[in-house]
Amino acid sequence: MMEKTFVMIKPDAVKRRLIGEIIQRFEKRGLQIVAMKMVDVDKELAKKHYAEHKDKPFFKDLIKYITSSPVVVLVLKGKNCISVVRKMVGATDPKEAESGTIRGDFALEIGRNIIHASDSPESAEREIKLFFKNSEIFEYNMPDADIIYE
Ligand code: YYY
Ligand code: MG
Repeated sequence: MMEKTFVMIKPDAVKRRLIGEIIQRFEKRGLQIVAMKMVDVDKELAKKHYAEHKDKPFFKDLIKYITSSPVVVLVLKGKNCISVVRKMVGATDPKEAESGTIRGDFALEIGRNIIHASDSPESAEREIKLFFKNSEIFEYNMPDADIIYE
């Protein structure tokens, strides 16, 4: 099924100059970037984004981390891309994440796990709406779609 998913390249990855490396993995996989920008996440937006975790002990540190410097947010489009991208991202705790995944290759600690990706169609829809206006999401032809998809 053709899906859209939301990805955030977190402050530590931006500071570590990993933006290009991370985006390149998605592009090489065959996913299409349909929206992308750098943003400063303020406290209010951070709390909305992570609302499901508001009562967890790590919430305060998570908000502090995610608001500490700019992030890059993207919408990716592709067949089954919600689960495909979660697999590319790897386990929440980088020390459990498989090598070959983004967290498994570039991160060591759960509170510095460099990237976020939506975990379901519902969260993808909610998170895309939270960060992007409709006018910021593009539709354009992908000339090699016939080669990538059967
Ligand atoms: O979706 P994902 O990012 O893989 O994990 P979540 O369980 O949704 O947690 C969101 C975010 O919170 C996680 O990326 C790091 C942080 N976190 C933490 O610091 N400590 C935990 N024990 C669990 C999550
Ligand atoms: Mg999550």
